[in-house]
Amino acid sequence: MKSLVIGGAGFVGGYLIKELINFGHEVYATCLENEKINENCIVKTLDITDKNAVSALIGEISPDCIYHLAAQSSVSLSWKNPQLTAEINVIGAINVLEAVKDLKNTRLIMIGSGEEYGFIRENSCPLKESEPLNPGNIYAATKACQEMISRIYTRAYKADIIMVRAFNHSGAGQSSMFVISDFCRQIAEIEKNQRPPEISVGNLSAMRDFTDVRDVVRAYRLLSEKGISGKVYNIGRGKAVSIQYILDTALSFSEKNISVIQDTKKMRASDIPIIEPDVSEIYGDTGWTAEISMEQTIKDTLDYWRNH
Ligand code: A2R
Repeated sequence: MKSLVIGGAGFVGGYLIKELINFGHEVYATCLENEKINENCIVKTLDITDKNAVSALIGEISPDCIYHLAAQSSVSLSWKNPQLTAEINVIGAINVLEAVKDLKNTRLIMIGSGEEYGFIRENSCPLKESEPLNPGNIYAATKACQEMISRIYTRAYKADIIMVRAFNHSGAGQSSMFVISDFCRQIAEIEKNQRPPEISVGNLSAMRDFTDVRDVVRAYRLLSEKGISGKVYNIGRGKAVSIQYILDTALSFSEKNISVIQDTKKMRASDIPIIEPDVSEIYGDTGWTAEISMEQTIKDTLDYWRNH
């Protein structure tokens, strides 16, 4: 099985490449000129906004499956630079779709986000894939757009595409812009006496669904093998927990006496109380379900920051 990971230098990319190599795939992966991929695969340089380069590379490799991870994935940067976000997440995705539309033997796994649901209706959790999308930020809107255009390619060209809405995922190596990594980094810095014994937090009552990145990439591989062409799949644990629970768990792994400080800058005006996906579609079609506990993910992320 020949697999191509587009956007292989990001947080998820390294884990996905490892997963595919472990399952005997011949793996190609792309990164930008200034990035590096440390895994044992064939690395190609690719900017997905370069239409001709995208089609030349996909034509040259002729992969059985493409995992499209490349994105401008920061919500805050999407507010500051919506043009760039749309250029990468929408035009870049169209460049990939154009390159695969006539390939009969290539499956494309198009990675979107649970953020696409946005401002959800009251009592709509767990969110089914049929729930209307109502994105609340530019990043989410571009991902919803990527998905809508992908769906058009499945209908118009019968292209073999699977669309994914991945909910929060975490693990060692994730940027500390994300909550689990943020808490773990602060605790590790306190343990190393690099900051006072105070952890700064935002809204602790919000409930969100978190999955270990190793489980997420296993879901992507299983979708390449068993997913149904043209379908959209939620990927998540299917069980939201409060941010308070994450904080308490992370703190319980430390010997230090740490006080909790609410930071108003970390509070969002319109925090939705609970966001939780229904994951029965992916379970029904592939048998996938999250296996790694939240506690393990938090522990591994804390150990990562202790060693970095
Ligand atoms: O922004 P950078 O320099 O970190 O590079 C990111 C890369 N990327 C691009 N690749 C090719 N052509 C471009 N024009 C371009 N712009 C950005 O895609 C980064 O190396 C990779 C995406 O990785 P992360 O930002 O770490 O996202 P993560 O957590 O691996 O998520 C994978 C996918 C994304 O589509 C998310 O939107 C979705 O899962 O949730």
